[in-house]
Parts: sequence; C-alpha cells; structure tokens
Amino acid sequence: MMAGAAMPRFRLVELTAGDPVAEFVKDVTSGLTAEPKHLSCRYFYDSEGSRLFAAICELPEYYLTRAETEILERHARDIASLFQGDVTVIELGSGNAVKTRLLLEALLSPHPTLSPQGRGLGEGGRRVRYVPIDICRPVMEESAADLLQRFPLLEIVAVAAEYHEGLRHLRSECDRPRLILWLGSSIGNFTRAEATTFLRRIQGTMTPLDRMLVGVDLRKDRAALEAAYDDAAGVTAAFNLNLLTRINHELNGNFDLSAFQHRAIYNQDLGRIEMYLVSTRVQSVTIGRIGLTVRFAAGETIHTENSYKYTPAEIHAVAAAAGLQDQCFWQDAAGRYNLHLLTTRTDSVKT
Ligand code: AVI
Repeated sequence: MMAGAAMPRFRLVELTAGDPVAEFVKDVTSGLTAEPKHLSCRYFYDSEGSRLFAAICELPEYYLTRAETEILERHARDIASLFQGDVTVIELGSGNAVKTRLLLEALLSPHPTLSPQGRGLGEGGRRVRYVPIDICRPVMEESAADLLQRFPLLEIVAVAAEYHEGLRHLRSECDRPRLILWLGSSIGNFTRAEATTFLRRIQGTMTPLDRMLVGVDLRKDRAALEAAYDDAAGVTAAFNLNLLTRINHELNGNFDLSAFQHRAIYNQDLGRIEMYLVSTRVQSVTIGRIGLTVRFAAGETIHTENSYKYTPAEIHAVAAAAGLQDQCFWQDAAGRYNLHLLTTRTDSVKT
C-alpha cells in the first residue's frame, strides 16, 4: 500500500527500549504504593486513550487545538518560506497529525523563491520528508497512509518510539535542514525543569539552519482552564478513567470504575492543571498480574496528570535555559495560546 518499488515513500522504524509490559508493571506498582498515589500520564495513550484524546481535541471547552490550528492556518506559509530547499519535518508525539497537514501543504506548495532546478520535485520545488515520532503505532500508520495519499511526493519515515528514544533518531535525520514540531501543548505535560532538559537535548542536535516550533498554552483564568479539563460531555473523565480500564485489561486488575471520579483543578501557584482520579468510597483493588492489593480511603486520590501553563516570560526563560531563542512567535486572536519558532542561540554551547 505505502511502498513504491525503487524508492519507498514509507518506512517504519521501531525503537523500543526494554519491555513495555515490565515497565508498565513497575510504574503501576510504584505509583499505587506511593503516598500520595500517582500514575504516569504516558499510559493514557493505548488505542482507546488515543481515540478519546482525539475526541477531546474537538470539544468546545478544549480550546487548545483550535487555537493552535488557527495560528497554523494563518502562518504556515510564513514558516514554510523560511526554508529555501529540501526539508525534513520531525514531529514529536504526532498523534493523528491533523495540524501538521497545514505545514506540509505549505512546504509542498509553490512559493516565490522556487528555483528552476526545483521543478520535477515537490510542487514547491523541494523534497519534504516527514518523520512522525509517536508511541501509538496504529494511529501513526493510519495518519501516514492518509498523508501519503494527499501528498504524492511526500516521503515518510515513521518512528514508533517514546520521546526519549525518538531523540536518538533525531541525530540520524541530519542530511537537510529540519523543522522540529512539538505541538499541542505537549510541553505542558513536563515540569518546567524537565521541559528545559528535554529542549536542551533537542538543541544539542540542532544546526543553525534547523528550527523548532513549540505550541504553548498560556496561563489564564481558572474557569476557562478547569472547563477545558473537565468538559460537560465527560470525555476527559472517560480519558482519565481509561487508565484504570487499561490496568484491568492488561494487568488483570479489578478496579470498579463507578467508584472513581475524575477531578481537574488549576493550581495557580504552580501554573498547572492537575488531574486526579478520586476514590468515592473505602475500597480495595487487586491487580492480579502484580499480586498487589491497593487500599483506598474515601476521597483518596490518584494523581494522573499535570498540564503546565506558561506566561510568555516563562517560556522565554525555559527556551533560553535550553540554549534556544525565539525567531518569532504568534498568538491566536483570543490570546490563549502561543506558537514559538525557536532557533539555536548563536552563543550557546553544544552539549
Ligand atoms: C497531550 N496533552 C498536551 C494534553 C493536555 O492538554 O495536557 C492531554 C490532556 N489531558 C486532558 N486533556 C487533554
């Protein structure tokens, strides 16, 4: 379906570090025996979790996706025009890559600086390689099939990996200027210190011709933020509770989902939304595969996610600490969300 004989337009690279089940067992064990209890948000994204996350992105309360799409619709051509020739677009945590289409379209469409030698390549006179990096392989394969059909000259190297392993692959994609995408406010699921370290690792792979595009949700009033993470239709609640379903299915757990409630609160001091699952009664849960019994008091919580929000000054500080600086940044019309185009600082030391 996806490969031409001589020059395959689609390749899949799988980078799995260790045994994913053993890692899930280890994290569930340590998280549910900790005080207070916690589970990592990276386990949200099985196929049901990815489907629910795509539904969240369509919700009226979850403005983040629409705000970012609005900015990309307005500025994708400006971003594309910064690249003169062939380009590799690398996307961290690509999901269904809907917004990426706007950038690929702009990169592949004719632009004023088109050189005569460019004809016969992409319509825009350049070759474009798209490298999505995501843990959810089926979603990535589905979106790759769609993109290959839409863009007959696009080449795709899909990397099935966690971010951290995906970074190893970043170093090997170095034959042309790169546009590295970290969209969807994914930076928000890292602490500010983790975000700095992660950006620093990416910066360490960047040449002066590379650019990084980062989507950042801004601090705002509590009501708008809490509604975005606790929607009226209950989709975010289902997304959060799916973590327990996953433990039931994969680790032979017996969580009674009706005895847990979703909670999202904005911690203004730390500038983050915190998501919890709250036990509505005293109960014991057994996780057969681990041989673990977990006791819950009424009202006891499992902390499942943080989603950090930024002021422009905070994002500049994190970028600067990572050796990056703004080439420019854009905001949606309602002033809720920023998209930053970062370059490596000329004075920064490579690590
Ligand atoms: C993927 N991530 C950026 C989303 C966020 O906004 O933190 C995940 C999410 N959690 C609840 N709603 C959406």
